[in-house]
Amino acid sequence: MKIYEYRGFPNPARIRIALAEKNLTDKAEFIAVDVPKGEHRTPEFLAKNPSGTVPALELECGTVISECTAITEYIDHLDGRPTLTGATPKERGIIHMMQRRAEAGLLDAGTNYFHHATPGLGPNIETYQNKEWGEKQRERVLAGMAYFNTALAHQPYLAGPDFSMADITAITGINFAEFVGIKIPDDHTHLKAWRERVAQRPSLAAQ
Ligand SMILES: N[C@@H](CCC(=O)N[C@@H](CS)C(=O)NCC(=O)O)C(=O)O
Repeated sequence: MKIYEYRGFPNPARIRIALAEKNLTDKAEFIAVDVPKGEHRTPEFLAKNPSGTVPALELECGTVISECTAITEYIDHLDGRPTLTGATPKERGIIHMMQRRAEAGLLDAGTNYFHHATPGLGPNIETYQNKEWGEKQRERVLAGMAYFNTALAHQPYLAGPDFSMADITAITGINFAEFVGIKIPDDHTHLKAWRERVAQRPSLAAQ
């Protein structure tokens, strides 16, 4: 399988972590798409992923799957033993709920802040910016951090006892928030402890 990505960016990092969790990194061929140079907006790449985003997964048959949650579902089920996306209906429901909360409230809010309230990737890429809306996204990240701090008061991971896709989304969101200057408030002790716990997983080094 081919993974189109730009290494070091948060969404591609989610897939590198998922692959490492499943011991499948060696099975992937990583193809660099130079996002800062606009390579993700070329007709060739848009033909593969009309969203014009990385990562995208291309199978041997030519089928392309984009969106990190969809790619993670694919990767997680390759061995028939899903560990990141849940095995029971209840686990799957909770993981997808918490994943989406992490995506909307941490990762998307943080990247929107970056793209709209800061110079982002520069004028060639940031062709539309709404600074006021961008600044609002910073508040959303902080609200997301407060929510997850509470959610983690009585469980080790976002969806319960086990590490899951929800934690992958959240850790990339938290790391990116820090990169853009939005730090976890000191009194969010549960979120900080979770971050340290997750950071110790070998898969985090694969980003
Ligand atoms: N919802 C998408 C988000 C992908 C995404 O926004 N990727 C960023 C890189 S971290 C990107 O390609 N940005 C290019 C752009 O928006 O122009 C997913 O889950 O894969």
